[in-house]
Parts: sequence; structure tokens; C-alpha cells
Amino acid sequence: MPTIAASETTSQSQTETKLRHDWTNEEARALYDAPFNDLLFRAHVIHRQNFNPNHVQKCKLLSIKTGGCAEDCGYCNQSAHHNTGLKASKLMQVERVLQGAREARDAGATRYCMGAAWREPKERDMDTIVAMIEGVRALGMETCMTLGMLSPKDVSRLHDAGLDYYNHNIDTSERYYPEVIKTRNFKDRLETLANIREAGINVCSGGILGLGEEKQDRVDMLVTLANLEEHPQSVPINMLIPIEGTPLENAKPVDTIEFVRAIALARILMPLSDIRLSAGRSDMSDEMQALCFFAGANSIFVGDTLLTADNPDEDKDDILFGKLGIEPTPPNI
Ligand code: SAM
Ligand code: DTB
Ligand code: SF4
Repeated sequence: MPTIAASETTSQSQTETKLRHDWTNEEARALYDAPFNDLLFRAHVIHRQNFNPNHVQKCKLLSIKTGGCAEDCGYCNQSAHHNTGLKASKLMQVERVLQGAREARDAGATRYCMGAAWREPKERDMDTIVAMIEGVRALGMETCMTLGMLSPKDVSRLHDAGLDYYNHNIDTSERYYPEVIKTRNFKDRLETLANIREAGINVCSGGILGLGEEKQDRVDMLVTLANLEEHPQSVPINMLIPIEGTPLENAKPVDTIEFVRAIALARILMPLSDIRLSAGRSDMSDEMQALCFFAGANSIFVGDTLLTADNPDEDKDDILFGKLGIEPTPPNI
């Protein structure tokens, strides 16, 4: 096992964080494969240099348009290509979204993430989307949308509405992508990410572990994100929630230690980004989540539902925060 030199880990607390965009897949893999304690120590030092290690951001998700999606993502409950039994619904009304945002804010969430099961938004829906963004911002929350692919024109409307973040995951490595999704390709994803960045909207982009990928695919996915022109400001790392009726319903669960390694690598490669411990927390022990927070995760989704799938109850998370001495990150706007 390649070790990380002691001098490299101990000298970090004295050096300033340097942002790199030239990671090689080999050096990132060497970090991922390093002895666990070396990897975690290095990631934690970087985390402490840049964040309060006892703060974790609370984000709330809402599915504003559920199911019936034209894309065939092999993991997703909402694809029209799979028989998952999910009931599809139309785009929600603005007032219902704002009601949800108010409740989330009162329960301590600072970012409201609105997701739609679309390949891309339609022109006719844009006025409603803009009203949602303006309404949620007026409540004093950060706004995030995830609506599928965006043209430069869509992006500029979202920017003018004041959208803070756009979530668009690359999900896995370029090599493994066609094994999971056939209705679009990896380059489509990168193109939308470039459109978002060029418009000046903060990028939220990450992926999923447990799709049957190799270790190297996880590493390569993180290297792709770190080598973008700018690091995504938020990096959600999801653990697959296996959904009955999808091609990945029987995927082999990802090893816990491997998952923590990926979080640590994300923290090292993208020192200033929020690393979000995202889907799959209902199947994670307190100890696993604690290790993820130590390794550099500083954000979670709260509330008992993600978009369609289960998430731990707010009470359960509050108890975990209490045990670990973690406080919610204060609002940023
Ligand atoms: N339709 C939009 C898109 O795909 O960009 C936005 C919504 S989509 C549900 C957002 C992300 O949720 C996906 O990119 C994927 O990373 C994650 N996701 C979806 N289903 C999941 C599952 N069963 N387990 C874990 N993560 C999942
Ligand atoms: C992200 O990376 N994870 C969130 C958010 N971005 C949109 C979605 C998780 C979805 C989990 C499956 C579901 O709820 O259907
Ligand atoms: Fe559609 Fe997004 Fe689900 Fe893919 S992940 S099927 S694009 S909702």
C-alpha cells in the first residue's frame, strides 16, 4: 500500500490551501489507496484549514415535478423507462413550494433544492420556475435547482432570477457512464456544467457510488470534477438507494470504508467545496456518518424524504448532531 509521507501530512497545517486543477488519475488513485489513517488525517487537516469542523450544512430537497422522465438513468425511480410503481405528477404550484420552503427554513435548513424529473426544462414552465426561485430567495434561503440539461438561454433566465446553485451530477466516470445511462452522454453533462459556470451560477455536481463501478471509476469521477475550470462549489456524494424495478435494484452495496475513502478524496481534491453526504444515509450507521464528517463531508440533506426515497427523520439527525457536537452551518445569505 503506498503511504502518504508523514512530512506531507504534518506540514499541511502550516501551508495555505492551494487549489489544483491538474490532478492525474494515478496520483488521485494513490491517495484513495493509501492507508486509511493517513488518508483520513490528510483530508481532515485540509477540512480544518478551510471549515469549522463542527459545522454541517442542512439542505432540504423537494421534488417539484415527479416521475415520467424521458431519460433512462439506471438508478432512478423517476425514469419512464423503468417500472417502479412511482406515480408521476405535474409541476407543482408555486405556493406549495414556498410553503415547503418556509417549513424547511423554520426547521433549520439554509438551502432549498428543487428537483424536476426532466431531460430539460420546457419554455412554458420557465415562468413558474422563476417564481419559485424568487419566492424561496425572499424567504432568506439559498436556492438550488436541478432540472436536467440547460441551454445558454435557460441558464441566463435562471441567473436573472437570482438562482444561487444548479445541481447537475456527472454521477460516475466517463468510462462507466454508458453502462448506466444511454439516453445522453458524459459530454452533454459537461456542456451543461460549462453553461452554468459561464453564466456565473454556482455549480453543484457530484455522483453516486454503488452503481457497480470499479474503484478507479470513483477516482476518475472525482478527478473530472476537480479538474474542471473551477471546482464545483458543492459536491454531493450519493450512495445508491436500490430501487425495485430499476436495472440497478440488485447492485452490490458499496463497502463502507470505500465510501469514506471517496469522501476523503473529494475533500483533498476540492478543499474549498462543500462535500455533501447525500442519498443513502438511511442505510448508514451513525459511525459511518461520523467518519464521513471527519473525512471532510460538511453538508447533508435533511427531512424524511429526498426526492422520492427515504432519508433519516429530522429527530434522528438532531440526535446524531448532538452526539457528535455538530451544529448546523449558519445561513450564508
Ligand atoms: N433530473 C435531473 C438530473 O438527473 O440531472 C435532476 C434530478 S436527479 C434525481 C439528481 C441526482 O439524484 C442524480 O444525478 C443522482 O446522482 C441522484 N440519484 C437519483 N436516484 C438515485 C438513487 N436511487 N440513489 C442515489 N442517488 C440517486
Ligand atoms: C443529489 O446529488 N442527490 C439528490 C439531489 N442531488 C437532487 C437527489 C437524491 C435522490 C435520491 C433518490 C430519490 O429520492 O428518488
Ligand atoms: Fe430523469 Fe434525473 Fe432520474 Fe435521470 S436521474 S431519470 S434525468 S430524473
